[in-house]
Amino acid sequence: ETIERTLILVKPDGVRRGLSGEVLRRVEAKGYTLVAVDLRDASPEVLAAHYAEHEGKPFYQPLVDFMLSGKILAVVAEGQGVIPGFRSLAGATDPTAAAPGTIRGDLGRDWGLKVQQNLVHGSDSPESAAREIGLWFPSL
Ligand code: DAT
Ligand code: MG
Repeated sequence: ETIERTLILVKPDGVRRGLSGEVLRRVEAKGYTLVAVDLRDASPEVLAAHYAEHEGKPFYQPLVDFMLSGKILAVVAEGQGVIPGFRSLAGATDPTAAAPGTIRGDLGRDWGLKVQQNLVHGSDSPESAAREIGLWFPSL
């Protein structure tokens, strides 16, 4: 049994739509523990590092611009298997494809047609989680 930590972001669409609490509710209801929660404006520097793996892809600049369009709720959550566990809670990247019961499947989009407006980010591996937590919460 290994306790791990993951980085969760409620993206600007989620904060704008008042879904921050709903995301936190699902994380806590699953049994994970909140370690840090902070509502903030992301900086271009942090976003460039956060999404470095996607640099050069056609959706990169729209994604970064979208992430700069409003407040983000940055969260670190802890628990056994929380890294894959939160990815399961979030659902598939494209809200249209995300299964009902998941955050993106249930809530994933209002009327936009953009894949980047998919409510949440969750780290995809232990290496990503360590890197992303260091980026968003350097004091942790
Ligand atoms: P995930 O957020 O599920 O880990 P990802 O890391 O592949 O997905 O991509 C990061 C974000 O970029 C994703 O949340 C939304 C956006 N994105 C990914 N693929 C996209 C695409 N084909 N068109 C537009 N945006 C995309
Ligand atoms: Mg990803």
